[in-house]
Amino acid sequence: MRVTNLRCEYTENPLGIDAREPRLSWLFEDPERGQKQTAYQILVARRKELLDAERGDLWDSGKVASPLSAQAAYAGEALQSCTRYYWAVRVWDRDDQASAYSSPAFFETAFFDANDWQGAWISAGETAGPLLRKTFNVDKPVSKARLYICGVGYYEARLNGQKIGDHVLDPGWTDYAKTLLYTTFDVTHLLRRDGNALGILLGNGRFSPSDEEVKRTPQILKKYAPAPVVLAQLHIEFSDNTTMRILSDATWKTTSGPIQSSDIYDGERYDARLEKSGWDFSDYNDAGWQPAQIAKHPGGQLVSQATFPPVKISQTLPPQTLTIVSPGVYIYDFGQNFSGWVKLRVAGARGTKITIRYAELLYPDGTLNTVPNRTASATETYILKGEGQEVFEPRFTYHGFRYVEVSGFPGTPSLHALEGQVVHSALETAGSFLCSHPLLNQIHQNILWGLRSNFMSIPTDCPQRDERMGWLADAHLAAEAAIYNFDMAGFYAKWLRDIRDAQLDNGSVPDVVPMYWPIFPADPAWGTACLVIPWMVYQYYGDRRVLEENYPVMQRYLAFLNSLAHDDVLDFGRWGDWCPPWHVNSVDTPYELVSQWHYYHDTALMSQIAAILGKPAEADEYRKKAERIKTAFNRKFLHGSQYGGTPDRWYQRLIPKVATLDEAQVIEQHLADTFAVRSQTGPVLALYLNLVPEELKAAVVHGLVQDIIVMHGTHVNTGIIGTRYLFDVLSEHGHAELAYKLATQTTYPSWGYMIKEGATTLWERWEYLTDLGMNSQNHIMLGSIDAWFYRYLAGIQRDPSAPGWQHILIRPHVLGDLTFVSASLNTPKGLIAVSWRKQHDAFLLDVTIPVNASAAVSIPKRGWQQVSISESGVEIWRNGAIAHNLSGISSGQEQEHWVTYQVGSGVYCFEIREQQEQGK
Ligand code: RAM
Repeated sequence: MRVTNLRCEYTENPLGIDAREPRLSWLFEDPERGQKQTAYQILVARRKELLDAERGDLWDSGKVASPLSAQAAYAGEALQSCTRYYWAVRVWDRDDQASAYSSPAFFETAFFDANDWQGAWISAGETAGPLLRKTFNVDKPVSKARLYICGVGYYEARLNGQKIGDHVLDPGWTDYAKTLLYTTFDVTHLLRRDGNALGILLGNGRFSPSDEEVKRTPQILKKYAPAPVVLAQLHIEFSDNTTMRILSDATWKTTSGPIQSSDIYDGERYDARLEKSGWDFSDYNDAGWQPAQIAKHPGGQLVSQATFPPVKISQTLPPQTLTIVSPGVYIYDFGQNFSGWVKLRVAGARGTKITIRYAELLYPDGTLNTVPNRTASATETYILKGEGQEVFEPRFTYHGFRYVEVSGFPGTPSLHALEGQVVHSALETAGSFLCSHPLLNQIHQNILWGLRSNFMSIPTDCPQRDERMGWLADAHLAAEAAIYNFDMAGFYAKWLRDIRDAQLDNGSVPDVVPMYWPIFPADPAWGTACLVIPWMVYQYYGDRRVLEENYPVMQRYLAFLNSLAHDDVLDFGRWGDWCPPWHVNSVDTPYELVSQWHYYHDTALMSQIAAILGKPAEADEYRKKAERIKTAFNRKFLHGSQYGGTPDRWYQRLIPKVATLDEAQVIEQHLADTFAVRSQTGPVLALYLNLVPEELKAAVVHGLVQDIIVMHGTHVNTGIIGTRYLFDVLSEHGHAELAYKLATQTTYPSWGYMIKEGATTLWERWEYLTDLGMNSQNHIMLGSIDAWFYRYLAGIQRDPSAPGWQHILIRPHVLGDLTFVSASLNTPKGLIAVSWRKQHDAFLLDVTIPVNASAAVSIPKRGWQQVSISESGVEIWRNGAIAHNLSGISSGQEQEHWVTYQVGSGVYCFEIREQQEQGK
């Protein structure tokens, strides 16, 4: 019996938190089956030694009778700014046996009060590659030193010649007029006796993009200020208990540096000849430097980034091949599409100019195809200083790419002259999935790369082109897939803050958050993210605070939807079932249907959320409203047994929008035959939320299945919205085998088709497009299927009535030619693992259920009439009844396709076979 994995606000030993009532979590580990926590006790102390003596001077929760092991809110003496606190926890098990206290963990606070910030915002003015520096003396032993810093767009801080910390592209993106994220670094080990120098490089990022950038963007890109700015505070504590503070102010010195220009989209131009060698050491002569300028406060509230995963270099990829495409022009292929940049090693003459261009595709002749980048020039320029081996990597840009073109290299570059740096938000891995079908494993890998590439402090749509925006739909559609693979709670908590920042007073939210493109109002299938994301976080992490914090946003958002609607009908929409096969806007599913469905979805979900938060009257009101919206949905979109839309109205409107002549022709044809209006997404959405009248359900399911098999030759005809729900709906309505066929399909349109055409991530469109404007090779919005792998193939499902994995559903689907599936997920309760193997005459299922959780484990009968089940070699099921009682297993029940056991925590090895001899 051990208490492990102590976390504060989802983070291990966070440095610089600003939550006044931080929430503490732990895992209780015990191999014994059916183990539970019945009580806990938390101690929080100013000094670690107190914990050793089992004393908490700030908080001793006492023995709290509760199964709670996540998000226990601190309730001790008020916490102080800039202080480290230690904590430990012990638990009592189901027999009221106390564990030992955990080993101590800590959290350290940063600033609780705006007044804690005493430095000034400073800048170097509109110089290229601004460098700022400050020197100071340290004349006695240091016990602790912290740098608190926020530099926007981007900064890199250095102390005595070394980069501080391992974040890149810091701080995370926000609407800087509303929120500014600051980081706390422990710099104790970097300080020296006597002379010290703190150096800061600044980059434009999204804070001060160039004027050209602002001009060329199709939407209004905000420019917050003409030049990047920084606020920094270095707090030093000495062993003799005295302190010293170094604040950003007008005494700092500035000059221009080697980064001649930097832009997220266009890349970086670095002239190594302009390096100020030794500038971040104290003995550097800065006589020619200018004093720093006091800058305007960017406006946002300063918020700690400590529990929000920073962007980091997560791994290094070696290039796979190097090809010469013309004299002096080299193409590197990394074999994988990803987000980040390359690191270059080169030696050559001073002034030699190397150009590095990034792209996702090559033309058939092997040259770089940059079309998917659209207007992002994604180019690095490096000018050599000519001093032996030089190493360059950009700081304030990133790219989405698989290929890199190098030109201007002195001599012939080797394969090893470049390394790929994979860059994204450093989210902890939570899940794993592997099965016997290589294509499904490959799809899973592509989705993982797609997710990573699009976690860039916000969930972006793509990493390569002149966009990279936090489109709400792309994010919420992939949220479940993300949660099955990464620890998303801290990441989403921050993005939900971004959504709060973006909401207008009338409740309207924009399509992209942060609203660098202020597209208001969001399409309802996009805006729904302000409910879906908190709901997912609540469901998967048991985080109730996220519902509380965002409830007002949801309320205002629903009030806004109501204001757009008339007679319970919401027909505003912009994108609808975006990007189905052949199209951008769907011609099969009217966006009115999609909007109305989301109107219902949001209102019904809101009723549930209100009930959870103890607001029964509001819950009731939303429920009644949802009923009316549902009636309106069916009145408008249910035609016979079809949800195909009302062709006469919406086709007209689409015609002027279509991009190509081909598309216009397709629509003409549809117009000629209105009965051809069939949609997969329509019935899928209606079935998903149980909107179909009971007596028509079978017919609607049949129509959907026919459309998939007959009309589309066993292919999806769904856009991003329909695709998200299609697989669950088929699986829940007796057509899991069809879902499996779609998942393993290899002809267009399918994930297999993308992979056959060489995709290593997911495309934006079902089509292989290499020459149009909307053809990102790395979008995540069709990645929702990964959640289906976990939820249906492995069968790891949450129980909606027991959030935070208190109760788990395990129900693997044995489909197609699959012979094994193995998956796991780290949850707030601990590790859930499922591994199954199909043998000729048996089916083996190993399940791990974490302590303090229970599960309903359904063992598939595989069509056998009478089954016998054993667990770890002991027969526990025979003749349709429990044959033997085993520890951890409380009951069993046989249904048509499954035998379901209620189990407690522990590891179980089930084996099911056809029962040989009949008999009672
Ligand atoms: C595209 C984006 C995104 C989608 C919007 C509607 O520009 O890439 O994927 O959500 O359009």
